[in-house]
Amino acid sequence: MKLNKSKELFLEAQKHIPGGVNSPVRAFKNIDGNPIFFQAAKGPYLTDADGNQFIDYIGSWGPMILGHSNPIILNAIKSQLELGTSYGAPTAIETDLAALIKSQYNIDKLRMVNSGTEATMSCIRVARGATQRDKIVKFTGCYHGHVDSLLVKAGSGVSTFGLPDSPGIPASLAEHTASLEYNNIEEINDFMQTHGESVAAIIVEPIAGNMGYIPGHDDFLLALRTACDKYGSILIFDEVMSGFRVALGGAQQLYGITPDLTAFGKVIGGGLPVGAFGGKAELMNMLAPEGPIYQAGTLSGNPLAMAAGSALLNELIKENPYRSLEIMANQLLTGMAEIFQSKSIPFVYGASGGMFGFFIAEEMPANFEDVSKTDSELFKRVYLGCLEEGVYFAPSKFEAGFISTTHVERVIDETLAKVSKGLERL
Ligand code: HOZ
Repeated sequence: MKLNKSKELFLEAQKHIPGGVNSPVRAFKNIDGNPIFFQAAKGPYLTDADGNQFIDYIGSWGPMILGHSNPIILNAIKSQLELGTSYGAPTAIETDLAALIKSQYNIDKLRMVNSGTEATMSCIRVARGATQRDKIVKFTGCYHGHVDSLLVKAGSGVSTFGLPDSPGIPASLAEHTASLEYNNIEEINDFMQTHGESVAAIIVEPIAGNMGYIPGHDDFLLALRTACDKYGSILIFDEVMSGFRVALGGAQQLYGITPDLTAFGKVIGGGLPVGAFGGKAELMNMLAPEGPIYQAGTLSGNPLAMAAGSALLNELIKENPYRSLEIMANQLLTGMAEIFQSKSIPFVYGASGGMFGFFIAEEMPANFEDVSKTDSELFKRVYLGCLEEGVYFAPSKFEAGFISTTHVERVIDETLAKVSKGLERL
């Protein structure tokens, strides 16, 4: 496959943008590849600057549940476009999107922001403000955006590039964050027994998607709820990727656990930059102007983003496509397992609704440590083989995969044929 234009564009980008990318996971540095520069997308396909076509299993890291350039979402954006792009003032459509989210979640009030990072950052502030405590508990390998307090032993690009503790975060701030092992009940219970009274919040990705795809164990997530109830700490579910992705009601619906606060992100924006956070009224009412905790944003609730998000959520609520998404994800993954097996390459996988993951491993990892031990070199070779054939998986073993309703049987078969050819290259 020729990537001449992408290579040229990358060289040019590096002159103007650090590392040539606006978010590190796009850089392909860890897999010794050249990032692909795209120019168009439709359904399950991406077209790059050289005209190559790829079957996309990233889906903009979650939002493209109905595939790229879905006409319902495009039309909603076009209609709003005619009416203006930003007013910096309230609109009815913000309330519409909030009500749509609330219809599926046990949430009293929500506030719109512009990204998942802003959502988790704001949840932390509310939790600290409400409890008058500083300490935050997170789990190693979970990534909650690039918030200072949460960029401690984080997953996603941070682990992909081996930067567990980023410079620029004051030690005096990081010392308030404890990072414990994911899915380890004993560790969280021991920690809370000693420090529970000073813990403002426990934040977790109930289905982790930033150390590959690792679902939280039922009893682990229940232990978090119990510990928060016992010590008066706030339980925050980061559903930036899992919200409206694994089920209409997100991971909290699948596990039957209600957090105190939930962070949403890109998925609820249908491809435009959006985030939101919400939860119990007694917590959310502490936000200004109702209460003293300050949080704000000129573009928060931006009408274009609200239009796109509402169009997507309305469609998802109407169609409830999660069972069929999971069936198609499993069809892809069982097919891949057979191909990998024929090459004597270990392969394990899992899927919830439209979110999935696979590892080159004998057993499904349960935490960051397990993922770290999997073969990065083999992942790289497998990845580049598949990419060369036109399959665009996430370029790191520390990332999850996403499937859309446009990944129909024909597209899955096409993918499997390409994966098979990609593995021949090994
Ligand atoms: N962290 C997300 C993926 N795990 C979003 C991708 C990004 O950081 O650019």
